[in-house]
Amino acid sequence: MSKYQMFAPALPNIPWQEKPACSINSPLWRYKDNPIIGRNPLEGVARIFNSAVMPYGEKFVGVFRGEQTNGVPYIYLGWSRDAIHWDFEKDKIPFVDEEGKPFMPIYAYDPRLVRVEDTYYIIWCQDFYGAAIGVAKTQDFKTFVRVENPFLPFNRNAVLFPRKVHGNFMMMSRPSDSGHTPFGDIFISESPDMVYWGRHRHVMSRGNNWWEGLKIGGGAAPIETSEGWLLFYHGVTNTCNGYVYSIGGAILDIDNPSIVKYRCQNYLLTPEEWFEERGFVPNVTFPCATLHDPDTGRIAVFYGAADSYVGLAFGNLDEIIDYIKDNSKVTADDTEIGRR
Ligand code: BMA
Repeated sequence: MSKYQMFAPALPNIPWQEKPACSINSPLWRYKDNPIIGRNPLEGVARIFNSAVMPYGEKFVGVFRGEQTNGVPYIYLGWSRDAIHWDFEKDKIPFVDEEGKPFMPIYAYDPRLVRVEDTYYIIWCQDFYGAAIGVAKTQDFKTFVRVENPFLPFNRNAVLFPRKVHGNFMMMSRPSDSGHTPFGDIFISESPDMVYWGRHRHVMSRGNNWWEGLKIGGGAAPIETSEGWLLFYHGVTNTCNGYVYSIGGAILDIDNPSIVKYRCQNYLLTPEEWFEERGFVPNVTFPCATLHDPDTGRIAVFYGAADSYVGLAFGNLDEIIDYIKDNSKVTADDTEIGRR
């Protein structure tokens, strides 16, 4: 009998591997055949990382950050039977605007994929006179309609909630600068229609713990649980050899997600394996999606590794929530409603 509940559709075909006996210091453990996506996965694409997946019918679908051989990132669609072995469509996602005309961002990276009601939303970072958030919607993964940019530049790491709260769409984001932002907190905004966004609130500050002392950013779409919204996010520290990106865990209030109920002072995953420590940008673990099954409490976390690969990690809901609660340290910035 599980201690906590997840509220999401059942996913009996979730990818899974049991916890190895040697797993200590975190409720997450890595898939033993990581990375699941290696270099040069597709003609014209050198690396795939920071990507998001979802169940779709009997299969899985994903939106993948593909770094083209000209160095420019774009989003590619992929399909899989087991969420581990992926086939990619060779062409970039062909977005159209609301009039049906082709829309091609100058660049597009770090996509998230979230279903709200009967629509799938892709949220990514694109140029809007600087880095900003792009959004598109689809119902069939054939037609992708790009909608208005939700926020002003500069902004990254937008994560949509999988259901409306008090009748409104909820989206977290991380306002930033135009470069490799050396600062940043997570904020949340709401919208009745995915076009007009407001009631902005502060969710979490950087700086609580050393591993996330420089900046933080939303990661996977939050999972609805009996304890609140379970959020996997990224936290960054600065070292004499550059930034290190780790995966953190927090639980947000179910009705007022700008309130952080629990925030784990320890990272849940940090670069340790060769494919996380070595690559185009070393020392990066960057979560963008989870698959999760309420019947078994299983959670699979998909994360980008070293801006070069995709890794997969597993955990159990009960253990993850207990670990976050047992190691929780929240500040006034976390627990306040976040309006000033
Ligand atoms: C961030 C984003 C991510 C990337 C990370 C590490 O600023 O651009 O896409 O994984 O840097 O390079």
